[in-house]
Amino acid sequence: MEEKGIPQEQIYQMLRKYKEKDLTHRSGRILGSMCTCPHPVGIKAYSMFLESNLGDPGLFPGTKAMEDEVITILGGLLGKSDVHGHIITGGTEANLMAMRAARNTKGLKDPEIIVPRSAHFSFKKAADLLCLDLKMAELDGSYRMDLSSVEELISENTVAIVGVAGTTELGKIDPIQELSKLCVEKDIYLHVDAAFGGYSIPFLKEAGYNLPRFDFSLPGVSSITIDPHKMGLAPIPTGGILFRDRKYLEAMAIETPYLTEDLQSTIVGTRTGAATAATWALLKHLGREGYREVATSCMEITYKLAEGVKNAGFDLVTEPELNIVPFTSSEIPVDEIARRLEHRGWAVSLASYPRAIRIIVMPHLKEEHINAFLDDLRAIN
Ligand code: 0PR
Repeated sequence: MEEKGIPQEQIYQMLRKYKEKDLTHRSGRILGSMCTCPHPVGIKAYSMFLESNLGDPGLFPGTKAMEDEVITILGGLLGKSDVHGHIITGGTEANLMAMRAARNTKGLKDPEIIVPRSAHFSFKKAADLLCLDLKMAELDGSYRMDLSSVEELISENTVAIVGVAGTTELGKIDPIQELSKLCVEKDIYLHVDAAFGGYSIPFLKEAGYNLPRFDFSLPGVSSITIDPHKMGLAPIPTGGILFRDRKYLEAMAIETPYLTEDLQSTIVGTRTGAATAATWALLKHLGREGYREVATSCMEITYKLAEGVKNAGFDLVTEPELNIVPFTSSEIPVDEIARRLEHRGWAVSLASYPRAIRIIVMPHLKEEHINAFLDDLRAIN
C-alpha cells in the first residue's frame, strides 16, 4: 500500500482501465450467463440504500418494511402471500438456508438429502457445510427428476428432497406436483430451487404458456429459492428464500445479544439492504405487465434461436421449456464448437449433462445479437 493517496480523477481513470478488460452483458456477447444488465431503476434504488444493513434491522426499519413487503409480493407470485423469508446474496445462500432449515427441523443423526442429477452445485456445498449425505436422483428421458429413482433413494434419514424449476444447464422444470404428493405422503421437506425460473414461470403462465405447477399452491412445497438477480433484473448480489412456515426460520435462529433484533436466521450477518430496495423498486416499477413482457420476449428470442440452430445443422438436446437452448453437433465435438465460437468473440458455456453448448437467452440478448450469432454458427459448421 502506498503512503500517499491518489487523487480521485486518477483513481477513476485507473478503474476504467480495469473495466475495459471486462465483458459487458450489453455487448450481447455473453451467452452463458444467468445474470443480465441490471435495470436502471434497480441500480438507482440500490445506490440509495448502500449504507442500509438488514443484519441490524432495528436501525433501518424502512428497509426492513420493504423486505417484508418484497417477501409478501414474491410469495403472492408463488402461490402464497403469507410466507416468511429474506432477501439474501443469491441462489447458493438460499439453497444453503433451505437445507439448513430442513436438517434442523428434522433433527436426525445421519441426515440425507435427495437432489436431481441436474441440481446446481450449491447443493454440494450445502451437503459439505451441513454434513448431509447427498443422494443424486437420475433424470428421465426429458431430463427431469425421475420419480422412481427418488422413491428408491428415500430412507428414514431423508430430511429433504429438492426439485428444480428451471435447471441451470437445460432450463427444465422437475415434476414438482408429483414430488409434492410424495413429500406430503412421506412427511418429507420439499425445497424447490426456482432461482432461475421463479421470476419467469409465473409470468409465462399468465401469458398462456403451458407450464407445470411448481409453487406454494402445492401443499408439499416447504420452501422456494427465487433470485431477483437472474430474471428479476436486479443488480447482483440479490437472492430470495421463501418458507411456507415461520418454524423453518426459527429452526435456524441464532441469538444476537447486542443487536436490535434478538434472533438471526440468515447465514450472512451484515446484509445489504440495497438488494432489497432494488427488488422492491423493480417489482413496483415493472409490475406484472413489465415482467410478463421480459419473460415472453426472452421466450420469443429463444424459439428463434432454437429454430436457427437447427437450420444451421446442429442438434437441440431438447426443445426449450424455458429460455435456454442446449445443442450439439453430430460432426464437431462440443469443445471444438465452443473453441470456434470463442475465437469469433462469443462467450459460451458448456452443459455437463449431457455435454452441450448452452445458450441462456437473458434479456440482454436481442434479436440482432442472435442473428449475428447464427451467422457465425453457420460459418463454423
Ligand atoms: N440454483 C440454480 C438453479 C442456479 O442456476 C444457480 C446459479 C444457483 C442456484 C446459484 O445461484 P447463485 O450463483 O446466485 O448463488 N446459476 C448460474 C450458474 O451457476 C449462475 C451464473 C450466473 C453463472 C452468471 C455464470 C454467470 O456468468 O450457471
